[in-house]
Amino acid sequence: MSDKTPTGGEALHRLLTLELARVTEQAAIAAARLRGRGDEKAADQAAVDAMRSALNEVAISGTVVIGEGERDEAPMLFIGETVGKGGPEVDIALDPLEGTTVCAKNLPNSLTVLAVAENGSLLNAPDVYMEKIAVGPGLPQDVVNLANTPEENLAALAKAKGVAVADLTACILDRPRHAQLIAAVRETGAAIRLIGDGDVAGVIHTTDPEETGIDIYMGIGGAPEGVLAAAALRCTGGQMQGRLQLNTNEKRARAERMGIVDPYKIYTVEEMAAGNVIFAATGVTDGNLLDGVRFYRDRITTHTLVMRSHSRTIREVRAHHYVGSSSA
Ligand code: VTB
Repeated sequence: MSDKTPTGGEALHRLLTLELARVTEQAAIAAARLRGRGDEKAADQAAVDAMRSALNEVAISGTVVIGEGERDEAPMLFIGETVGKGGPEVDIALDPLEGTTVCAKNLPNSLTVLAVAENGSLLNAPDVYMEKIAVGPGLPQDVVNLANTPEENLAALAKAKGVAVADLTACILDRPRHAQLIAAVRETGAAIRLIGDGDVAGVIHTTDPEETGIDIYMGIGGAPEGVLAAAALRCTGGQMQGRLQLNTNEKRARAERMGIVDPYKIYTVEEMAAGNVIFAATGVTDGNLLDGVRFYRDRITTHTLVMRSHSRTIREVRAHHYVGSSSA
């Protein structure tokens, strides 16, 4: 047996790759039927239902660690829910519809997202905000750092890339809380791509700046989305840091109950997603990296990214689902 022969969990993970793509495909098709209708809740619910029933067909014993919310606020895919029809014990992080508002408006970059990881290897993040910074692969370690100012980070990134700061584009969520950050970035001369929603896609976009035009992701989004983005970066390379925004006693207590001792800790990618990870995402609406679902007379097409951290294999799956076939 060569050293490269996958063993135990690794081999199982490999077999799961296509299974997980099927799950995000099903959720994307369900959400896409409701895109552009102005009804975020309906699109989200359709994605949740489809993802849950597809997940329950997969041969895993999965525990949702990043999901739709706490058990009392989310009836399905809540944190702690077990999914799958039995098999290896794995942790699951999911967002059945990342970018509900952009989906409801049929704007770019809404995705269905799923990450499966070895038991106990994903940060159990509370549903609070997280400050994030991310850049793509091939740059010096710690070229950017949340402890530095936006000006310092952009200057360091430009230097490492051998370009002027004005040649950089930062992706930032369009929120009032980012007024200062946006002003500071504009002051440096860098361009900003403001997004309405969907910072998992925003972070992933930094991994392929030539394709997406995005060099750096900055700002405050959801902590669960931060863990999902970290799982993706484990497979693509690239750097990210996250710092939970635990600005009330209640949030600090909640985080403590989830095992977080230092409320100010800056997490690296590996600290948010350790161990072997498989990450899958299917486009719901058209985006920079993934096309959205298309409906035709006799078939539906989907575009999925499915990646494995162990081998760093990145697959793009374009699937044609014939309408009328028993499993799309
Ligand atoms: C982001 C974004 C999500 O939440 O994490 C954002 O990626 C942060 O929260 O798509 P606010 O909307 O409160 O700013 C989402 O928009 C999902 O709600």
